[in-house]
Amino acid sequence: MEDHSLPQGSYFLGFDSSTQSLKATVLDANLNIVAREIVNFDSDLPHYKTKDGVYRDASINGRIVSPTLMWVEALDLILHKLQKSQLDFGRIASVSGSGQQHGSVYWKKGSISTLSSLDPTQPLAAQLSGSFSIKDSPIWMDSSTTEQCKAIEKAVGGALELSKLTGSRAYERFTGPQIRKIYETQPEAYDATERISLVSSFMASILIGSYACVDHTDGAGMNLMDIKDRAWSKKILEVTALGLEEKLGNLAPAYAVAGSISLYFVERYRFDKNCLIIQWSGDNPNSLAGLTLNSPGDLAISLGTSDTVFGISTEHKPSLEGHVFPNPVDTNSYMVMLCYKNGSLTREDIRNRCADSSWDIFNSYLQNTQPLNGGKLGFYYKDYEIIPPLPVGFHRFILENFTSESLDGVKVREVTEFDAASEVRAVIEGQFLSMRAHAERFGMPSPPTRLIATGGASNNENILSSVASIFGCNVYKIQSSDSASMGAALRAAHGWLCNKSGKFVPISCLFSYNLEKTSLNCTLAASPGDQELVNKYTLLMKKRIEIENHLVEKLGRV
Ligand code: ADP
Ligand code: XUL
Repeated sequence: MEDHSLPQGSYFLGFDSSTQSLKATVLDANLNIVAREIVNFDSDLPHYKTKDGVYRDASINGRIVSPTLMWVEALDLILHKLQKSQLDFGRIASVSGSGQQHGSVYWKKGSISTLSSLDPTQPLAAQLSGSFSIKDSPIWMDSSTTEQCKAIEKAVGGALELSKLTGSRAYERFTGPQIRKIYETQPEAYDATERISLVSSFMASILIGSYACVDHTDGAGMNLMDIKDRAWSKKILEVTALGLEEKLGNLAPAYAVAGSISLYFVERYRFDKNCLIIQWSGDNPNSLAGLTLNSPGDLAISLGTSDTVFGISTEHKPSLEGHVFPNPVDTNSYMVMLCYKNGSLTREDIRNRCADSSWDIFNSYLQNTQPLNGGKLGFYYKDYEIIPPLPVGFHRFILENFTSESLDGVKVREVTEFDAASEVRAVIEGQFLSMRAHAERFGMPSPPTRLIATGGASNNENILSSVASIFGCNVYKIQSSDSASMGAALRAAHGWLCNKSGKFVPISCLFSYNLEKTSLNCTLAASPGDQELVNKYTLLMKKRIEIENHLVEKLGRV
């Protein structure tokens, strides 16, 4: 039998280049965490003057970007921090990473020569500062491309046709519509671009000192890749922007080697020159790997800057809501996902307004209010939402005569405000009622066998307790709430193993006998309690969806 063990003494490094920070997790050969580090963009790199890692362009509706160079500088800084913590870089056998999905980087013509000849005595940012034809990268929070989405859908025969071809209908934040907008509005910058990378393939490019491929999984978040053939769709490229194919480079499976680490890192940080860079992928797909999600009955919810809910499916059913990506660690199945823009930043906004900027006060309100919130339902959109497609605005309703036994005789009254404690409960219950409803509509398991929670807000037990009652199932967690960098480290090990075997090997080979003894082990975090409450939430969810449908009819994007 083939030996699938990892070399004892070696390390596997995973990054997570996300909206607000760059994080790193290092696993040893027994898949236990040996080091973690974080660079927070706002506080560690204040000279970029970002707020929550981004710039909100007040002059263009929905335009949200991040300075590309900040991500570069963050990489040098996190490696420097890891070096200070005495991490032995020479033991790292492979590196992979997660990028916030959809965001794009525009490399100026000629940059490949700068990238491949970096001077290890100088910081990265100073050397790459002139390498981008667009200085600020459009990111997943951007919603300024509605026109481009409509045009692309129309040109390929409609939204469902695009979803059938690529796994998703056109979404404002997806890379194809973003590129089309740049092509239309900044043609000189588009012409001056020799390569367009995703955040994931961008960071991999820096590490190998050459342009890395886009991986099949993150590539499915662009509205450009034929999901069946895992190749660029010529038909869609043509209707997106002229001359696009040559700017995109090739696609590669997520488990493939992108290249060996460049001399810059060998000399500056003492990486081993044989250290492999495994293709980076999207943060949500890598979380799926890090949470070891492998049964179609299980769902994960990630409560980071965005909120996402995702699971596994054996088939690709085209839909007008949600996304289908190739599973990054299994060549035979898909990842299915829903994404909400109003996640942690919206919860923080309500915490700041109603709970004196304190999670402790926020939690005391959750503890001192009753589940179901006396029929108070809130819709909080600090940013233009994806699900449902509603503009910025807050909407509050009270269900009168809501006895929780049936919806007969229930009257809906709109109000302008709730008391502080009810507002806090409403933002939490509202989000998970919406998630459950849309997950069911998308065909995700209901109730799931298990729900695994991750992301910054999964550290909050009060929130997880509401999640359990609303979804009606147990909620689990892994040791680290950053499953994206954890999953990237695991994928680094997986890619290393595939490379050693000369073929794809199932990721389960890495941990089939000892998952419980690794940092990937899931532990119970919250239980749903009584079934009667779960049933009452089911009724409340139905009413919420009715109200949501009215709001979409009145205010939503078509
Ligand atoms: P990213 O998507 O950028 O990787 P993270 O997963 O690191 O985001 O999550 C960051 C968010 O976690 C913060 O914006 C913060 O609101 C949220 N968070 C952190 N601790 C708590 C807590 N105790 N309760 C609720 N939210 C929290
Ligand atoms: C997924 C999405 C977000 C980003 C956040 O479609 O837009 O979850 O990946 O980093």
